[in-house]
Amino acid sequence: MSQATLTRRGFLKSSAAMGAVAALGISAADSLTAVDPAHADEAGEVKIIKTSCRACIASCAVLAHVRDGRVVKIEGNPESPMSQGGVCAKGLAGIQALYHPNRNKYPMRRVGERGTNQWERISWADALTEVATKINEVSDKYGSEAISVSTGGGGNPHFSNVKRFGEAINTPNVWEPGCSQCYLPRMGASLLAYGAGKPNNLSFSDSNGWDYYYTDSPVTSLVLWGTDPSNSSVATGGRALAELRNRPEGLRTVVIDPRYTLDAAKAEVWLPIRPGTDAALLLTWTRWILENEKYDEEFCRTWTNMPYLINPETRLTLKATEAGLPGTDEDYVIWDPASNAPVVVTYPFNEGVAAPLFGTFEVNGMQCPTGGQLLKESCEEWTLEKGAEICWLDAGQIERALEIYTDPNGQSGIMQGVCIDQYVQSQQCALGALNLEFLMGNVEKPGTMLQKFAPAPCKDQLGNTPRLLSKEKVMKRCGTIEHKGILCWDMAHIPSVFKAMKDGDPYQIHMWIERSGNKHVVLGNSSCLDEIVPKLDYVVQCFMYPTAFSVLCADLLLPTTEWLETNLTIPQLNTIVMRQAVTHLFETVEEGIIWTQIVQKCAELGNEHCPKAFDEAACMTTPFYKNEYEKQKQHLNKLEMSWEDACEQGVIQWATPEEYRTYQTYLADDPENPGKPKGFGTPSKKLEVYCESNIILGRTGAPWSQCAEEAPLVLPPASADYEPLCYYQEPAESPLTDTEYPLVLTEGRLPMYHHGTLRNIPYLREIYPVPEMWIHPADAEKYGIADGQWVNIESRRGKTHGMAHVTTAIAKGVVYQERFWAPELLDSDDPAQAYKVMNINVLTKNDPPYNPEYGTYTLRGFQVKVSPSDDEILDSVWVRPEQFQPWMPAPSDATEDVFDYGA
Ligand SMILES: Nc1nc2c(c(=O)[nH]1)N[C@H]1C(S)=C(S)[C@@H](COP(=O)(O)OP(=O)(O)OC[C@H]3O[C@@H](n4cnc5c(=O)[nH]c(N)nc54)[C@H](O)[C@@H]3O)O[C@H]1N2
Ligand SMILES: Nc1nc2c(c(=O)[nH]1)N[C@H]1C(S)=C(S)[C@@H](COP(=O)(O)OP(=O)(O)OC[C@H]3O[C@@H](n4cnc5c(=O)[nH]c(N)nc54)[C@H](O)[C@@H]3O)O[C@H]1N2
Ligand code: SF4
Ligand SMILES: [Mo]
Repeated sequence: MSQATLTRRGFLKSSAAMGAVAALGISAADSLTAVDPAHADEAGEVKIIKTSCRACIASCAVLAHVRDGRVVKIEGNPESPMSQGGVCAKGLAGIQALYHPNRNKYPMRRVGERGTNQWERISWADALTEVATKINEVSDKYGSEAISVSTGGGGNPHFSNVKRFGEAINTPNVWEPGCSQCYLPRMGASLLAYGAGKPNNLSFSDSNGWDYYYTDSPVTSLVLWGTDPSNSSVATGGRALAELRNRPEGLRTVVIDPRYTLDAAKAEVWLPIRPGTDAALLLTWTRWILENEKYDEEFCRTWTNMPYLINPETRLTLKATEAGLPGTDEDYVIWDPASNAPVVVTYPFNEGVAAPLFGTFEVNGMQCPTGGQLLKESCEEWTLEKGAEICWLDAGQIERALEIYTDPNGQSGIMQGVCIDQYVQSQQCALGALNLEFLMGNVEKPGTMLQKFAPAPCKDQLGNTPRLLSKEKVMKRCGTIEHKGILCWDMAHIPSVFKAMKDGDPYQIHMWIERSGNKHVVLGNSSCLDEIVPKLDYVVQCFMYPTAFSVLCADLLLPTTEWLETNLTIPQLNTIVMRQAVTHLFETVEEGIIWTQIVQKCAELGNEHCPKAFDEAACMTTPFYKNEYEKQKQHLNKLEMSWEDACEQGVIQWATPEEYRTYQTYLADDPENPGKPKGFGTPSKKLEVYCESNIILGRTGAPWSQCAEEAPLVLPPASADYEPLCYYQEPAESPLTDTEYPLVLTEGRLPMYHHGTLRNIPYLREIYPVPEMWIHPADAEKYGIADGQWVNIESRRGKTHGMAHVTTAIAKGVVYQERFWAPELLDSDDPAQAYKVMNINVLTKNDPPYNPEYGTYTLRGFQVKVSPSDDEILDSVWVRPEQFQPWMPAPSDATEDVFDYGA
């Protein structure tokens, strides 16, 4: 179905369908059309309140128009440096989300069986007592690790609060569905290879690539490697890219994406890569750059560890002591061709020594290759032809792309999207792409992706994790020993948590507190919840409206605030963007307050599990949210500004763009080592092309393992070394060998939805009512599928549906569909269909193999088969505009906040 088939006129003409809908049992509240004239009669003045949107991760500054306490209009705030007045459909949908008739309005306790959708309203006092009592009981009986806490990823600003809550109740089993599958692999690789201390990484759709938000950036070309900012960061990254292209000098782009996306349509070269094979293409690029000597030799010699010798026995950089040279076991060694002998590195570099980047040299009886030599060997087999064959590409097109990226007369950069975080090679792809940038010297120059611009004088998240869990608890975190990369965010490994829930291995998890949306829509192989949840004694969900997870899994629902009801400070380039509560409805509560209140209640009821140090830091007995909120104000006070003044201003410039854009910070004088440059935040202060930090991570947990008793905490090694260089591994389910499930499935963002959210917003569902399944005409013909027809999509894990979009905009052999669900089926006889009927996450794969470092499972690049569908259930899915009428905004007056925020 084309997005254009349903029109606004179609929607407005059809407001008479309400009777039919009420019969389905869905609340048919008054519509806007009925309410607005009345409001208009007594219309008060319109007040414009400056705030920022949270319908996706971009936090665009917006202006909320409020009349008689009711939000009547949202528009972009031009003062925002990233969105510059832009706002997207999701942001505009904020009004329909806020006034949705089916919001979670009050705490609700389940009364029927799970899945029967029967609830009773209870007071907040009772709800908090119930949760806290359960936490204390489960902790006393089974140990506090038997409680699992999850949140929504997708840039959740309360991420740290949730971790802190976990620490307060003393459980290490906190997790979210992004993390190993989103951002952490790219960020982790960057922290290891580029260095700690808030450098940015290659993830543009997560608001990195700071230089590109300024049209005077000297960038001339960009590689969009599996990212589609025009869909995934509509008002920010997508807008910025459009403006870069629009400059007189333009912008050349290469897009590496199995789909012909909005950004591919503007590209000079489109490489429709086979999903899951990015590491092969990265190795092909690396080999071509080395072979054609396109790399920046001087930069590689002075600022990367390519010339450093590697000890073949330890696999780590050779140290002076191992080389039999004077020096310590912290001194690195290079080869001096003039004296034909190894020499100890004198930081930053040995004047006059042209240390070779490649080669293997005998030192102290060992054959020691350089880091560069090992890089070269890692990509030796990856000729253009081999890359083209494995990735289903054309060798000539790959070379054209490389010529753009390496053009000596331009400045390029790589933006790497979330797709590489969503299969087993997550860390490998991130390291591979960083290495391309390091080789080209694309580091902290004007116009490069990698930058370390001046940090904002405010924190970007409420609350920090004190990291006060005991060693015993850290060791009990599910999956932590094998996948040490997730220590970076103190998170547990989802499949390992689920194994504990389902099989009691290594111990039984009994309770689950979940704060986000519809876990069935965002987790790999989410039907596994059907088997898991019956094993749990008690499940709490905090969210804004009911989802499949609420109906099928939850025992208690806690109503949370919509973004128009919340407060936050958000650093954005050279500004701080404010979010302030514009109104407040029903008994909804900001999640930070909920976490605090539960912890306090636990303490009141005699919880004896709070880590001692946490308790001593008074984190348990004082509302930490309030404290953090106060601290935020302090940060603002540094700017000599009150919270109220800051809100009034909305977007606060704390530096001019010139002061903010600090290039080449590694060359700045190191205050701790005067006269020497600061270098990068790695142990060697050099960029780790040969990423030995990754090996050390797998063997010990450093630099991320920590506990109350020990920092660093040395953990037992993973079952195999993590590899220091990118390598290619064919996906576990591969079209090269799979005859039963012949097509590769992948996903990518839709501009009108954020993850599992907003499928209950009438205007958005009108634009895009059901998920399109993109399929190439050749494949459509082969499997008998016509455009606009419902299709069965099946994998080894299950079956779902999509609506065929037959198009040459997708590579042959590949199908595409984004996550979806049908809130309209929650009240039906089979509410599980709400998540099953058209959700590709019943097909995705959460069993091994996993990425070694982060335990990433496979969301993209696995095998499916397709066939035409006439399944009856599809008739119950809403597709016509008038069907969404019952979800139109309901009238409601603003209410008092339930708790004192201390604001
Ligand atoms: N098959 C497949 N699966 C995927 C992906 C994919 O591409 N394909 N993408 C993965 C990725 S990248 C991610 S990040 C995850 C997302 O997975 P989740 O984060 O679990 O997704 P949601 O909960 O639907 O979306 C984020 C939530 O943030 C809520 N929200 C808004 N403001 C706040 C707030 O202040 N606090 C909190 N706690 N929540 C808030 C929104 O309402 C929403 O529920 O899904 C992953 N799953
Ligand atoms: N509208 C909207 N915006 C969002 C979100 C949302 O849910 N909705 N989520 C936010 C979050 S949490 C994230 S992580 C970002 C993600 O934003 P992006 O990084 O831009 O990610 P996607 O659009 O999911 O995927 C990018 C592209 O990868 C392509 N692709 C699929 N498989 C492969 C593959 O194997 N290799 C390559 N090279 N490409 C592949 C897809 O076709 C897609 O066009 O978006 C954020 N913005
Ligand atoms: S891109 Fe859209 S949804 Fe995301 S913050 Fe901006 S306006 Fe809101
Ligand atoms: Mo994400």
